Amino acid sequence: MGKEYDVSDIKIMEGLEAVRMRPGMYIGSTGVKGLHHMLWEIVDNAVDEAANGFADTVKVTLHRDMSVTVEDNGRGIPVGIHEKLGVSGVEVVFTQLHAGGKFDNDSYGYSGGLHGVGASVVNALSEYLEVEVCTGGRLYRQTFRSYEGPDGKILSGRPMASLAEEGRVRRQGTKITFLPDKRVFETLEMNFGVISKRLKELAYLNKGVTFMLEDERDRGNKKVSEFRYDGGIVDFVKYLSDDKNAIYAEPIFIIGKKDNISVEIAMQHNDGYTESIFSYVNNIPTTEGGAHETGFKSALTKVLNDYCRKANILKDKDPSLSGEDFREGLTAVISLKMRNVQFEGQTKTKLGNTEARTAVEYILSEQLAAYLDDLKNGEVAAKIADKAAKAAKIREAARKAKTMAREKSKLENAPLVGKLSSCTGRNSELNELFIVEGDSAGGSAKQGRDRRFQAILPLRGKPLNVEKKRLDQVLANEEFRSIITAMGTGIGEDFDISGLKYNKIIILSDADQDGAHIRAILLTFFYRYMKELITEGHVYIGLPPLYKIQRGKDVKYAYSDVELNKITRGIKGYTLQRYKGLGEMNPEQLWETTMNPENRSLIRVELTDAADVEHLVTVLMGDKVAPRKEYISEFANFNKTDTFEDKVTIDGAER
Ligand code: TSJ
Repeated sequence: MGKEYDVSDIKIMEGLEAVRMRPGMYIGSTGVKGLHHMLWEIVDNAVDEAANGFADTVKVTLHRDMSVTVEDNGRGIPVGIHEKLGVSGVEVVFTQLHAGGKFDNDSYGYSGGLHGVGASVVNALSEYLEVEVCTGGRLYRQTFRSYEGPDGKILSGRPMASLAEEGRVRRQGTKITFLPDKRVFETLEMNFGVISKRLKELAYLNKGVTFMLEDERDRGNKKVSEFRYDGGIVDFVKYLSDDKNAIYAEPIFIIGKKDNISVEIAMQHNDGYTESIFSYVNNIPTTEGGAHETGFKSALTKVLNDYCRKANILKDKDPSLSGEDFREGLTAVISLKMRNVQFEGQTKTKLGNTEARTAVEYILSEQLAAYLDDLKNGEVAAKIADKAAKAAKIREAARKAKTMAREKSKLENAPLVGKLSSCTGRNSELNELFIVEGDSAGGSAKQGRDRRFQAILPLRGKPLNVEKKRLDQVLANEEFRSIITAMGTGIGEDFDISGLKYNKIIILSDADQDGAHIRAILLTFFYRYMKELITEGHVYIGLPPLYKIQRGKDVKYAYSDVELNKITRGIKGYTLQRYKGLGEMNPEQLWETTMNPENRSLIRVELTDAADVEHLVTVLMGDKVAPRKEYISEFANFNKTDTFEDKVTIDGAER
């Protein structure tokens, strides 16, 4: 099989085989995340071509045999013979480790991103990979394959032949089809929703480029999606705040380049209180922020304060407004394109390059000042300044309220903690806090628990919907005060995870609409005021059973309809009880089914996509009615909170 190779070729191939030995080192994992990583690696290359203005369409197709096609209508990967290596550019791209889809020359302004491990890695981990390049009026094709050699070892990503010219075409572009190797990956099932979401994000970040997705896997039910935003990140900001009340109609858009760093910013204020900044570098989300966000904030504060003074909104004797005041109700998207990106932080999603701060500061200062001075923007400028001035007043009032609340909670500490049934153990690594809907379920939980490590906090009625409230109002709410006190971490800016008294915070609510609403409110609260609790993996959702199936002394519980069918299939003469709420279970049953770490199932709440969660949190919890209705009808199971979570079963059986 394959063609003849000399010694230098064998060296190349050993590189690909090294990838197979340690796939995780190159693509993170061999699970479903790693599988998608393969796709992003290829998509990134097509997006680069589009971002540099050589292509306007990127299409992904998921095939029935689990292979995937990615195509663009760009210039085509170079087909000429590489001077040093003596093979075509195409073959270099797919066999040379680190050469990637990008070359070391300067044909690209920016080279790839975080993914950036190169197309050769995808080839090495694929059963086969086929390249079709249309360029200069000709079609070229080459196929690579991973197969078992004579000694039983797997030879990875070997070319079946050199690049072949196959005739004339009018179109141009690159088309890659690959089948991830089932000997490497735990699953070959890519997720339509995940891919669609990312392509949508890429469409916002790459104005005017059409992204298409076709899913042929379900016979007779082809799914497609297509995204193109001619407004780019301006459209992104509108989308992120489509359920909020903007205080001026059009987002402010700023674009510029300094020291070879391209900066685009879109921003808009709404009448709410939350600040939502989403930043990207080379299309990669920088969830932890970094230099560019720092630059954005400092320039915004400075320019707006200058404006307030010039416009006499701030008198000479007045102190400057704070950055937070100017960012209240602000939705912003910052997108940078630059070279030599350095990622830092816990999850490597924080931009480290200090020159990015300078570039953003410079571009924003200059252009925002010009925008504000432009007479036709006078109304917008006044609205921003006015909102910030109000925010400052409220913030001062809130500060006082907070001090008062602190004092008050010191005084009232006893009754607050009184609601909490704490555990006897003092090891916060082991301890669990159950936040339970309703006093009666709370009572059962108190009696049923293992008091050595399980604490119970019952909630009376529905907690305050935090999305519509400011911090001082949240602090005035007794339910939340008791949660905050129990947690031991403080809240908002004062949040300090080292004070956390429990390793697991478990939300236990009824399996009905009300329960789902309460759960959503609590998750929103954690997301807004204790985000680290979620990102550090401390927040869980408890799963109570839906049914009890009893036959004589034999009792079984079902947590879903599927499970119920499984259990009752073929058995006769059983009694079935459908639980309408946690309160219907006695303490022993609650312990057995929902609290005992041996039997229970928990869902860990994760932040998969901050932009999406942000949108969802405001859509579901915000005060505009129309978008919420739309969302509910679009996703019938909206209240299952599954956009907050990966379905991970932490302990107990897989369900
Ligand atoms: F990842 C990949 F390599 F497999 C891949 C590359 C996958 C896909 C879907 C597209 C691409 C790709 C690469 N599309 N377009 C390009 N362009 C180039 O590689 C290219 C073309 C021309 C020139 C030039 O300087 O003339 C330079 C480059 C890098």
